[in-house]
Amino acid sequence: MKIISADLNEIDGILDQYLKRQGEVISSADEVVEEILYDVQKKGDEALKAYTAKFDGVQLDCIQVLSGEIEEAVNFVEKEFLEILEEAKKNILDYHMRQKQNSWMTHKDDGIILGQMVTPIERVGIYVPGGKAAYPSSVLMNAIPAQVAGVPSIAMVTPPGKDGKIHPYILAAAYVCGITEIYKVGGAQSIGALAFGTQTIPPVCKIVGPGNMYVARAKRKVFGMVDIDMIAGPSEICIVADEDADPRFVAADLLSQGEHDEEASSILITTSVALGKKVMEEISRQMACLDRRDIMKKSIEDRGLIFIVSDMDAAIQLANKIAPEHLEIMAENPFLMLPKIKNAGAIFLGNYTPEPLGDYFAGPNHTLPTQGTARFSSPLGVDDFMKKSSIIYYHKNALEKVQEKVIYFAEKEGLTAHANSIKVRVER
Ligand code: HSO
Ligand code: ZN
Repeated sequence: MKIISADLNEIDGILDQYLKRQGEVISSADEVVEEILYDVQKKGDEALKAYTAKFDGVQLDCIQVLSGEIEEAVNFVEKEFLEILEEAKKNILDYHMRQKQNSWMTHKDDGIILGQMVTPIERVGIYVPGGKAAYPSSVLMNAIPAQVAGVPSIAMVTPPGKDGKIHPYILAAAYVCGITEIYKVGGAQSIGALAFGTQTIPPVCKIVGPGNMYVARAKRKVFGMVDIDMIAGPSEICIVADEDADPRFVAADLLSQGEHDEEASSILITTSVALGKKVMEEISRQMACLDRRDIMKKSIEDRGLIFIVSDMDAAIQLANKIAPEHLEIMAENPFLMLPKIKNAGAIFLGNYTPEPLGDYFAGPNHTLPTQGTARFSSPLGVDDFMKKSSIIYYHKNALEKVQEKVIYFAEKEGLTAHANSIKVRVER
């Protein structure tokens, strides 16, 4: 972990180097992904089964998860876990209900009505990764905003294990959300299936959910034919802390994101050199007894940074430049700093609001902009599952009032057929 004395005037040019954000490079996966998508488009289910045999090591007769399998998973899962999933669902639901936008209409001058109609996307596909990154929390975070938006048809895809089964915790989370259309297919092939449709899987209008490089590249390739959510990069946490912050808390939170991925980024910005040093000691101490220490060790060694700045204003300015996925503020009055924060996916205020609270339970979405994209994008939310249509109504008299101007405008563009569609209505 590097300690850097940050002079904001100098740091601008070298920040990218420190952050080691690579973005999505043109990848060697592209060729493979294109071939898979092409196969799925041509051969449908047959291609899905062949790729599942090849990549997941299981020959499936039936791609769709049967209701008995969901029941079996729900019976297997601990009762307490189901209850916690339910409570988390309630919090996530409450939060997202507040995001829902209504349609509106307004009467302008005489005989003119304008408006905007908000409608849910008709069918959405949720990708849920398998293996070690099989997070039931991500099922909730993707399904609930779609349901709040009113999406009538939701399909979930996730790769099966070698035994041909889906992870029971994933099925339990789907059950809690009431998602019953689930397919045992992952990777680029599942993205192709959702985009093009197969004999078993009807096509969707939008694909959401995190995935590995193959899934991400496949999502990029089908974008345009269907919509996609963001392409999430490795997890990031940035903590702004003053000299009174507890080094144990700071270290624990930096490690919490470090465990996601060897390429995760954990950054502390502080005014206190003493805190920086204590946090480094704490990191080594805490890491030693955590399961995923090998992953954290690598991410913290390669990408862990401690910036020492002159004051808390400078700390926020630097955080704004980083535009992190998660920003924690551990300072005396964090609410006073809020108006100065410009770029962050989610903001965690105070000493008792650790980031994992947001990952699982508090209510806001945990699918957040990474890689500095918080400069221009937002957390996944209800809006991502809705679209808008403009509404325009003119009474005959209202049209007659403006006809000359519109005809003039159309003729200036050289579009006489446009002008004509007005003329035929006003000419006697
Ligand atoms: N922190 C992750 C989401 C997650 N954490 C899921 C635990 N489970 C997003 O950056
Ligand atoms: Zn997390």
